[in-house]
Amino acid sequence: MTKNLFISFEGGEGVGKTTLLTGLASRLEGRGADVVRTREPGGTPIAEALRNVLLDPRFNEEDASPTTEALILAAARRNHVEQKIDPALKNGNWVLCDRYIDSTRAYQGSRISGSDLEKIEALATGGLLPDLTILLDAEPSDLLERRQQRGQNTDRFERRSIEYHRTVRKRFLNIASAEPHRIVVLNALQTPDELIDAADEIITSTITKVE
Ligand code: Z5A
Repeated sequence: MTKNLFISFEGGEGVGKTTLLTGLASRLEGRGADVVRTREPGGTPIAEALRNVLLDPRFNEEDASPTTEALILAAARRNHVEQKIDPALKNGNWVLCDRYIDSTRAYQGSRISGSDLEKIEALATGGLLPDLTILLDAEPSDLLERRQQRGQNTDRFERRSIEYHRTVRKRFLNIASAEPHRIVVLNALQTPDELIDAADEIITSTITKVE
């Protein structure tokens, strides 16, 4: 295995990002790749502490404006890029990251101006974009049905309306159609093994493109 890639995994809540990332990392490791598995918000001690602030149920929307929220996410991302992602890539590791900039674009992007979002993103990433982003996509009602069929907990998913999940899905799909060279959309309703196979094929063609 030659070229190491930075790959991010995106999509709505509970769509299967972590499962795909884990399966793919094991497959790559089986071929001798050194893989760093990480997530956002998080990935470093400071960024994990900021994640706890962002997800703390004691705080609600009145406690932080959308811009404040985007800036906390950006601080976490900058620290993650500086301390973990960039050094790993320079060291020849693969980096597989559960969520990255497209989550900010999809979730915070509807509530702050495009120019603020661009400035915040530039500072957070220092210009570092993934070589490949895999967007897992499914109609939210199908996703809910899948969870119910598998006897999985649906509370967190159902805390927000299907309309909310549809809006997030639409934003992710719009982001993907604006950057087809970086973002590949996969049907999330495939089995985990089918998804790993599909992602593996995409990685092979991405390596050809970047080498
Ligand atoms: N957020 C933000 O607003 N802005 C940002 O910039 C960033 C994040 C970076 C936390 O994210 C919140 O942060 C999130 C966006 C916001 N909030 N919302 N809404 P998170 O990534 O920590 O949380 P999450 O999106 O809900 O991820 P998750 O719960 O870890 O879900 P997942 O990783 O997509 O799914 P999973 O854990 O792999 O799978 C969920 C279940 O489905 C599990 O039981 C699996 O066994 C099952 N599964 C997975 N794949 C399959 C397939 N293919 N078939 C059948 N069953 C499957």
